[in-house]
Amino acid sequence: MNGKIIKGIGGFYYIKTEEGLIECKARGIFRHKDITPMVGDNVTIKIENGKGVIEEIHERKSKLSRPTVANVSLAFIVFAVKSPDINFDLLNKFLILCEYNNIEVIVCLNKIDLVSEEERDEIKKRINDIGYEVLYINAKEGLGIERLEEKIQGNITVFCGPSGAGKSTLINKLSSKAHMETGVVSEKIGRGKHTTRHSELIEVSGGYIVDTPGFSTLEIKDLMDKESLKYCFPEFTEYNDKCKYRGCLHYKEPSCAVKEAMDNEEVNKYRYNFYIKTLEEIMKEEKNKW
Ligand SMILES: Nc1nc2c(ncn2[C@@H]2O[C@H](COP(=O)(O)OP(=O)(O)OP(=O)(O)O)[C@@H](O)[C@H]2O)c(=O)[nH]1
Ligand SMILES: [Mg+2]
Ligand SMILES: [Zn+2]
Repeated sequence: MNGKIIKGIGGFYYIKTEEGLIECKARGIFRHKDITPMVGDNVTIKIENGKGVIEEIHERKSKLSRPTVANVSLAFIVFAVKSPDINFDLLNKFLILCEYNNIEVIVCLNKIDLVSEEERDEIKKRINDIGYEVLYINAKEGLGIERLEEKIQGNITVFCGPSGAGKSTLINKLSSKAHMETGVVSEKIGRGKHTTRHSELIEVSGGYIVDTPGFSTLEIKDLMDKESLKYCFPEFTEYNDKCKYRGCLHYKEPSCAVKEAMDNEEVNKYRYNFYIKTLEEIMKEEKNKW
């Protein structure tokens, strides 16, 4: 029987199958091979002596580590247009992370009730220009979320964005089951902040969402080598092969098509500079390793 792991707690996995939710253990062989089943994995299971066993883990299309979920295919990157102000460097990091993991992106500009139309249009244009879909939402009132519900269908969706952007508020609106803690500080738990230890997939609108908002900060340099970075900038795609030098990093090489495109204002200067800044961080990190 086939199914999908939607939750894992203390060595038990909960598999959503056509016949409902089945509790399983993983076969010992996985441990020997150092493979751990992940939430999001598509698996083949078997019932042995009345107990469920994961027999096989199907090939993963992607593997995120914060939150630890396999086969994520869509990300809602949530930023408030105001309070907190949008941090474009952080937004760019999320975009790179998603490109690297082959995850489709929708940028959700939240709290649009707090700014004028001109202000929000200006922010939207900046992100649209790179080629990403941008939606205006008001998570508190549930405005603008129909498109998100439509996109969730058939995907495993993660939410990312900085603290206070409204991720939990949005997740709660999309799913009556999630009941995420909202607000900056949770007094009830006393730990200062709501932390969910085990991510879980929640069925919403014909797809799954990951109940834990992932990373709110991240380091690209820990993630990839310098050759991979340029492929995480979709607006470079049409130029990547047109540079004089094969394997051009669009850095200090002469006759670089990306740099020319930037000079002609076909590639956004800020994005190019962010690319260089990140590239230098990766190169420094690689040097340290040797
Ligand atoms: N004005 C306004 N406030 C909002 C909106 N959406 C969320 N908020 C408020 O913003 C605050 C933060 O929202 P959360 O959903 O807790 O933010 P979060 O992204 O989950 O933050 P962390 O869990 O810290 O990462 C809360 O006080 C929400 O009520 C909105 O559309 N407009
Ligand atoms: Mg939250
Ligand atoms: Zn180049």
